[in-house]
Amino acid sequence: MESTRDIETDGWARFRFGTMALVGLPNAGKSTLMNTLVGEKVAIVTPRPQTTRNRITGILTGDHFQVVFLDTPGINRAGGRMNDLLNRAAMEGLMSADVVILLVDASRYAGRPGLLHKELALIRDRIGNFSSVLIAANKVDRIRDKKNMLPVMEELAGLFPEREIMPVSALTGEGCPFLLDRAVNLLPWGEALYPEDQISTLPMRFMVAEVVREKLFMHTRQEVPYGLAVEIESWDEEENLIRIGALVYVLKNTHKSIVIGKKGRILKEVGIEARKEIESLTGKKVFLETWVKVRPGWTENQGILSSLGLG
Ligand SMILES: Nc1nc2c(ncn2[C@@H]2O[C@H](COP(=O)(O)OP(=O)(O)O)[C@@H](O)[C@H]2O)c(=O)[nH]1
Ligand SMILES: [Mg+2]
Repeated sequence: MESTRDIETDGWARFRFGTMALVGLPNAGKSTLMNTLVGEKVAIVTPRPQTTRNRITGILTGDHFQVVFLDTPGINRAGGRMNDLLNRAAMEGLMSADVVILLVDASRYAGRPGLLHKELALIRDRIGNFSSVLIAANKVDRIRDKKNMLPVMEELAGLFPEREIMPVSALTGEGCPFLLDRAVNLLPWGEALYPEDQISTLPMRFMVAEVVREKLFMHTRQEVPYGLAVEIESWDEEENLIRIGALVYVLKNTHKSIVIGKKGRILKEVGIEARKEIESLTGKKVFLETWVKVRPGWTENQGILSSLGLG
């Protein structure tokens, strides 16, 4: 993604470095925006809320800046230990960031701007103390009649009187270069911390587990996807080949048969789709094996949550 330089008076562009937290309700488009800005798929995206469980990072290096994006799980009000951890991860992402980008699904409020206040009051209070906040009114591509945008922008302006509000589409990229530009200008001066071709601070193993989880998410329905977890059990790297063993946790026996599918069809498809993406992520040929294991109550089990990097 291109961005204009900000040139100092002596003609030299100084370098900026910092972190930006992407926050917002589940499904607002945070992971999509991060992928669009980074230019690689570093975070998995599905049409379901609560796909993102951990703090995912993406790194973008420009000619005069480097930014580490923190893609946080959405802030939500449902109970349970897992949700507590998700909310905490979201808050921690916020606390440590230099810039906060609040994403709002503008298309959700196009016909009913009044709902905005109700749904965003909690987030507004949480980011109230931060100085560098930008608001991105996302999914404008879904709003055919642009005059429906106006009430949403007005409502947002009322909710966030001091903040800059920008219409964007994380999916098409519309408005994203401008948003990035404004956000980069809020970063502190500093030096790059990561090599310029690095796209995440997370280990490749983790990203691979996420790809497998995304494919499982896309092939399952109802409560099944929320009870899924993927752990990389083995990783053997040869010169041009990586052999990966992935373990899929499910909550119940019935979920296990759903995930495996008739004659193993679902798991096979998941494996094929995941392998293609992992090959493109790692740049190597991949041999991927998956197993499914029933672990009742893993979403409430501190040991398993920890081993998955949650809490
Ligand atoms: N039409 C449209 N869909 C979007 C846009 N941004 C995200 N989405 C979709 O919204 C859903 C949730 O996106 P995701 O990035 O996972 O949201 P998150 O929960 O905030 O991380 C996915 O189906 C995305 O493809 C956008 O700008 N336009
Ligand atoms: Mg997400």
